[in-house]
Amino acid sequence: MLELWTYPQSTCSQKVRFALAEKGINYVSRNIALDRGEQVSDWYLAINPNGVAPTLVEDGVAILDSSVITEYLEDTRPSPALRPAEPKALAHMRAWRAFIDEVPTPAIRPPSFNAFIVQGFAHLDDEGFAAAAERRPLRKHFYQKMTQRGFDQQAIDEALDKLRATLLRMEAALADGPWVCGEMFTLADISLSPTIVRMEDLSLAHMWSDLPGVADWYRRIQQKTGFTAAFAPPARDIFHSRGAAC
Ligand SMILES: N[C@@H](CCC(=O)N[C@@H](CS)C(=O)NCC(=O)O)C(=O)O
Repeated sequence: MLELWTYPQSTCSQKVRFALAEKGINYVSRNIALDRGEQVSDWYLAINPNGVAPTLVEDGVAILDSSVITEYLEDTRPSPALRPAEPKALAHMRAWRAFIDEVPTPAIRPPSFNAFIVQGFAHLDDEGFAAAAERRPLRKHFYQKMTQRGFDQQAIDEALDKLRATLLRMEAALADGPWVCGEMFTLADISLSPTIVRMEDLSLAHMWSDLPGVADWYRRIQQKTGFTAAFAPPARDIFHSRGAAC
């Protein structure tokens, strides 16, 4: 049996739901209530010691990390393919994915947390917030930096700079499109989609108004079957995500 622990507004979960739908894979969806802190409950930490969503479980074995999960799906269910077979093309796609994991994926968090998430911690006193941060295996320092007041302007400016650099890199790559790795729609496109959708939800779409290649890519990716599966409401119900993680 294939099970996915997922949360509607989680960008990392959206990536996996997109890939599962594109590949036509059936799975049992299990909600991990990030808005109620279930990700750091003892029972979930026993499944995923990183205390984050998503987690894929196949035959009782947990597969962690959205990028690893999508590669695992390619390894185990190669058709239809979402990555090239030729080694140099594959390396190129994986370099894109490494960049996405390193730059835009973390960069989308500070503006998302400030807009939708930090309010969910407003009821905690300093001690309560410190304890909430302490409990997060991967995100302790991130939460400590955020505080209950949200990220400061310098952190937001840095995030926006990284997001703009990503858009410029996409625009250059899309000159040889229609997808970021050329002719083939790949996991690199899927991995970029949650960041671009979230930017739109954060009213940041003006950041690609001078980049026709990105605008065109965004129009086209929304036609994909997996897009609807990943981002249908409540996945884009941003107000619902108050108090949740991104
Ligand atoms: N590298 C991990 C990161 C997963 C991650 O950060 N998930 C977020 C939701 S998108 C989460 O569960 N955060 C929990 C928290 O902030 O406590 C992956 O790609 O799966």
